[in-house]
Amino acid sequence: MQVIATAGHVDHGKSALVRALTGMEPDRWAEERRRGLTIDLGFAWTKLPGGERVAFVDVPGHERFVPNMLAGVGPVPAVLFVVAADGGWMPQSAEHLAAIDAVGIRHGLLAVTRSDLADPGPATRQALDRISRTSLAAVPAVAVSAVTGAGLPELRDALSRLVSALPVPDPAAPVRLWVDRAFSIRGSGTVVTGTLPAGTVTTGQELLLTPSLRPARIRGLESMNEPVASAGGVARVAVNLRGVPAGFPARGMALVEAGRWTLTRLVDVRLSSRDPGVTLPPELTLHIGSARTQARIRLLGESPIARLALRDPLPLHVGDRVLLRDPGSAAVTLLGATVLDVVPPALARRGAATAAGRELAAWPEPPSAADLLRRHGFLRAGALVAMGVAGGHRPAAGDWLADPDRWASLRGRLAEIVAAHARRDPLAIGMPPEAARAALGLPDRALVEVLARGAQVRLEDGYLRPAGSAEARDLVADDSVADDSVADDSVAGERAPSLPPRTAAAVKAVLADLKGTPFLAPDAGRLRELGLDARAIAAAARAGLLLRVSEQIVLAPDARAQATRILGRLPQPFTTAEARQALGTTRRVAIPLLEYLDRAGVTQRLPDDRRRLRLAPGSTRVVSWSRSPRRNGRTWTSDMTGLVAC
Ligand SMILES: Nc1nc2c(ncn2[C@@H]2O[C@H](COP(=O)(O)OP(=O)(O)OP(=O)(O)O)[C@@H](O)[C@H]2O)c(=O)[nH]1
Ligand SMILES: [Mg+2]
Repeated sequence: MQVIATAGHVDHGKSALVRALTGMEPDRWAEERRRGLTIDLGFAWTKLPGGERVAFVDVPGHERFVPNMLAGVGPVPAVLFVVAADGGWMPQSAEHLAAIDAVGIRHGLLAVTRSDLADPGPATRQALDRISRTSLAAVPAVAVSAVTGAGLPELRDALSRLVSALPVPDPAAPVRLWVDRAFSIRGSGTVVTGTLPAGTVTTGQELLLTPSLRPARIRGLESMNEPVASAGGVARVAVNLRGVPAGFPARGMALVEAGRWTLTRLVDVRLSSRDPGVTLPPELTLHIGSARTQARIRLLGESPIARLALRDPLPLHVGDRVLLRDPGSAAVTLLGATVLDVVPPALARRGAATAAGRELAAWPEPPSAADLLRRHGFLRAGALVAMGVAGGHRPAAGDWLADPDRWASLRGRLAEIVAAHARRDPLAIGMPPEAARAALGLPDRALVEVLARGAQVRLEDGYLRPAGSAEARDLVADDSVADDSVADDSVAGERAPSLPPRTAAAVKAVLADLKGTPFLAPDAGRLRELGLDARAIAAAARAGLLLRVSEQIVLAPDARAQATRILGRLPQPFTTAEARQALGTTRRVAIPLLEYLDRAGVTQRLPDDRRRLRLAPGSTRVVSWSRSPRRNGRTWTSDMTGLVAC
């Protein structure tokens, strides 16, 4: 089935023609029939010679009822344009055609009516000329008389050809049924009717009624007065709704599928065919489907791009065509616009509007998911579906889709801010992902976690640290082995310049304590006195300034290498007492130190509680390499020695 709307000036014979074609009365109201004037939309249908079924939405031609006309034309794919042979081209001929062009309807037919009253030639030529300059372009023309019936068979054939050539919409497309009539039937309840442009509605299906998003279940369906179990667009449908009180629905509301539309009050659009000479009023009436609302318009720079703030929220897709009209102007301003973004970002910065205008002006029509992702950086997959542009993108994390360029640059930024955080607050275990999320302006913490994997950042124990930080600590420890001169002052002074002064001083004091007796670790009292609590010790250890052997035992960073050397000189295996003696320390330190060395794989504990070095000095190959780490603006070069098992 297809649905065709009439169009044309008042009294040019639209309703008479629909009546002649269908045998049905499109003027539903007694007042319309009494006055011989269509006021509101009328509906009639018939079967064409080729067997196609077609419904007509008959619109009023009078200038006062243009909003009703627009509600009828809004959702249809094709028009039957009517011009009277004896009337010729008239103001509402022009206005209706401008509306059709603004909405972007591309299929139609010209009927030159009342051809029994005048030669249809001049009106036909005039109308075809005007029509050819619009979205309808070249259309077939038929001269008819609703009174004599002349030309009606030709018109039916032409309609047949038009209908069979119309595109078949996707039956799986998202449902948006604009309500053009609502009434209640005793015993059945609330009924709404509309032109379903695409998708399928089925009995039992639950839809949402916009703008309230009130759930409404389809209790029964009719198409052309016949009960049906389901109907696919294009179709005229009458929907009996459960859960909606009589008197609630009204023209301009829409039945939509949940999650497949964006209900929005703010849109960015591209204005089409804008005459630069015409100054737009600050407020226009926006029409789409059967809906209309007020729209405040803000032009974004010099471009044809505008931001519209709507009085009422509408269910929209990117790519929707809307019509803007200024009923107050002398020569009624009427223009079309394509929706480019249904959740446009705020324009807070200076120059943001101009920049947005420039960006959107370069977008294709309709825009793709990639265009929207580029603008927003991140969008949930569901949001893209609701924008009507989903397709083909793999989520970066969870259901978040990311613009590839933004993602790549954020990797670098994450590494930077994590490194800066570590420099600023070396006592912190790392940067909380939430802080990184906020700093990068990301919408979800899950994105930080995935981003960290590709960046020079480690996520450990729930905190972010620079990826090089472990090596940096090793470097400090090994440097001090290689070059004793950097072990004290320069360690605390140069290598952790941003360690809080109190902590740096405490670390220095500990290192001084350990100078002659490297394995006599400061006891709990001394640590307390120096203000070295667990957090400060952890930070100093992370910075490589102290070696944390256990919770309570800290030594100089080179203690491990020194212990390895000393224990290597003992006869293997050795007892704890022998180790304690050789290291010149007490059991308080020796036992945790040996356990630490066990864990580190330096020593091996035997069943008899004695130990031996896993890597006896003779069986160890020493590998040397050098690095030039850049720290604090100074370049360091140091030879480091590491033990690598062969
Ligand atoms: N002689 C003659 N009269 C016609 C023909 N078509 C319509 N009329 C007459 O023209 C007048 C207007 O016809 P309508 O069909 O009501 O016109 P309309 O375009 O629907 O008008 P609105 O809906 O008010 O815009 C009526 O009196 C019709 O009887 C025709 O082909 N020949
Ligand atoms: Mg009429």
